[in-house]
Amino acid sequence: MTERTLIIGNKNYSSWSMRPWLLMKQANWSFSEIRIPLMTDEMPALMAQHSSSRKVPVLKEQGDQAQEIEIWDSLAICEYINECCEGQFWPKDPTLRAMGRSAVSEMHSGFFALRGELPMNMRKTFSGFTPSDAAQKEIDRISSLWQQLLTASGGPWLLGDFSIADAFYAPVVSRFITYQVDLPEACQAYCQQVEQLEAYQEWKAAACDESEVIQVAEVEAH
Ligand SMILES: N[C@@H](CCC(=O)N[C@@H](CS)C(=O)NCC(=O)O)C(=O)O
Repeated sequence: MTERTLIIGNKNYSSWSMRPWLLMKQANWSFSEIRIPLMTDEMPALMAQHSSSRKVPVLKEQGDQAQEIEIWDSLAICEYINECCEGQFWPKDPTLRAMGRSAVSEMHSGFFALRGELPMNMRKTFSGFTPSDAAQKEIDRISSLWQQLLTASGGPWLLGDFSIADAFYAPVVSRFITYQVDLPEACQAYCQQVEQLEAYQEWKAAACDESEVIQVAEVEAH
C-alpha cells in the first residue's frame, strides 16, 4: 500500500499548493497533509524538514518496499498523478492535449501582473477592485484562452473532462471571485462550475478556517 503525503502552504494563499491537492482529490487518492504556514518564523525549519527545494507543494510517497520518493513543483506533481492514473488527466486527442499543455505552461510561467496584484485570498471578496492595464491584459488573455479551450473541447471542463488545466486555473477562478472580476458569460459559467466542485469547496472551507494573515497578500480595493 502506498502512503502519500502532500506538503502544502496556507490554503487561503498558496495557489501553487492548491493545484496538485485538487487533482489528487479528483483522482480519489487518500493522502495526508502537512501544512507549512508561509512567511512565519516556523517556516524555514519546517521547509528544511519537509522540502528539499524549500518550497511547497511537495508530494512524498512511500511504498511497501521502496524508498520514499519526493516530487516537487506543482506541474511535476500533477504530471505524476496523471501518469499514475493512466493518463486520465490529459485528453486523448493529441491536438487538444498540446493546447492543454500550452495553457498550463502559460499559467506556470506567466501572468505575473495577475499574481502580484490579485493574490489568492479565498477568505475575502472585494467590490470596486480595478486591475491595472497590465493585469487587465492578462485577465483578457485568460478569458479568451478559456473560451478557446471550451469551444475546442466542447466542455464542460477546459479540455472536456476534468484535467490538469482545470487544476492549474482553479486558483485563477478563486482570484476572479475574490476581486469580482468582470468576465464574459462563458467564463463566469466556468468559474461557477469550478466553485461548485466538491474538492474546491473542501479546500475553501479549510482556507476560511485558517487564521494566519500574510500582509503582502492582503490587497485592498483600489
Ligand atoms: N514553481 C513552483 C513554485 C512553488 C512556490 O513558489 N511555492 C511558494 C508557496 S505558494 C513557496 O514555497 N514559498 C516559500 C518560499 O519561497 O520561501 C511550483 O509550481 O511548485
